[in-house]
Amino acid sequence: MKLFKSIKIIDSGKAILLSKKDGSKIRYHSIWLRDNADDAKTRDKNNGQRLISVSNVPVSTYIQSASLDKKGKNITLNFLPNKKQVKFSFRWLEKNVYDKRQNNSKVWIHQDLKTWSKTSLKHIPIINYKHAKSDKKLLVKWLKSLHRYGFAKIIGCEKKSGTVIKIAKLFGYVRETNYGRWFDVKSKLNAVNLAYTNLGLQAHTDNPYRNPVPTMQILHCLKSSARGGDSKVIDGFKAALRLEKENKKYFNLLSKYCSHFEFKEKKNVHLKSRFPMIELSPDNELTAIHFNNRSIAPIIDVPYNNMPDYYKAYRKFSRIIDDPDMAITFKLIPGECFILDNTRVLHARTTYSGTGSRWLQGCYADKDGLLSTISTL
Ligand code: NM2
Ligand code: OGA
Ligand code: ZN
Repeated sequence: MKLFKSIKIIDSGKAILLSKKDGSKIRYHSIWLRDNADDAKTRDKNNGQRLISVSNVPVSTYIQSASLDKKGKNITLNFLPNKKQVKFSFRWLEKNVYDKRQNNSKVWIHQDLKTWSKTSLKHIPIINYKHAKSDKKLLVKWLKSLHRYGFAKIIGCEKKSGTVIKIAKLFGYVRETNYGRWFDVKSKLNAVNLAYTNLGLQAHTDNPYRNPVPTMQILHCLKSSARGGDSKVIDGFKAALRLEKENKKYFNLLSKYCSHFEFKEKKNVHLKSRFPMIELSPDNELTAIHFNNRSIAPIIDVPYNNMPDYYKAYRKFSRIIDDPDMAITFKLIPGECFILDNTRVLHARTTYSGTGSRWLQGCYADKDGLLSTISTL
């Protein structure tokens, strides 16, 4: 491990400068260090939560003296005007380094994610339900892949109604909606949603008309003897990055202006939302895709002069999403299931018909549960 070689107080005590054995240097501000102190008066020993608020730290906080232990593993800081001694480990400081970030205007995605297309995803993350239940190591590896690619499969599940709930519990909590705790995806008369017909569905994210959107979706197959009804998944982040590369102006239109989404079910349900099709964080991280041709409401947030180009951008994005080179295609058989990051990976199905039947069950869940499970397992 590269450890610290020296510590220096800079900016009249408003920051410190640490030099590492490899010659690199990192800085930390006094106010930031004080706020992150880990002593019993700053953080509750039992639950680790912060006891102080930012206003408890004087504006004039500075570091009066700083020292490094012999091995270069820990630093000790003395703060004033409120006298306080705080220790930080090299390990903690390294993990929480911020003196390398740029004011980046470039679009980026989280380092744990890997984008894919038809040919670049060599192996679909897949696990047997029995192994997922019995082998924690295998489960966590698979869950990490689910997060990394936004998509994974489970095989060997029970062919029983309600199994999706058990699958959700492998990593998180079911999100109940107006569709129920779970729902049957089969062809019905007077379907309240086109998903409940035998029509093909363009690749989409589910429920963009709901804010917050469900961030995970699970679809479990109980019957698939009908002709057609193949599934398709597309990495929406890959599609967005492709749009950015091919036409930055279109990318900007879809990320700067909100679309509107809506879903109505007779008298019982009326959901409305407003999201950009391509959602970015304030520092340009690609955070979500909201795309569903069936539930786009009149788009009224785009200025008159930009609307023709907005539609061109929407068309172009839709074409990228429809490009067969983007999609992984498969047909679920009974006992198989797929799970999606619904903020990122779009799913589609082809039309189905014939004498056989098709029956999927689905449910929603959320990514916080997935990430927490990965982190704690
Ligand atoms: N279902 C399957 O978001 C959507 O409207 C897609 C959702 C009805 C819960 C279908
Ligand atoms: C859905 C959906 C796909 C399918 O229910 O949201 O997209 O294969 N279904 O039926
Ligand atoms: Zn869907």
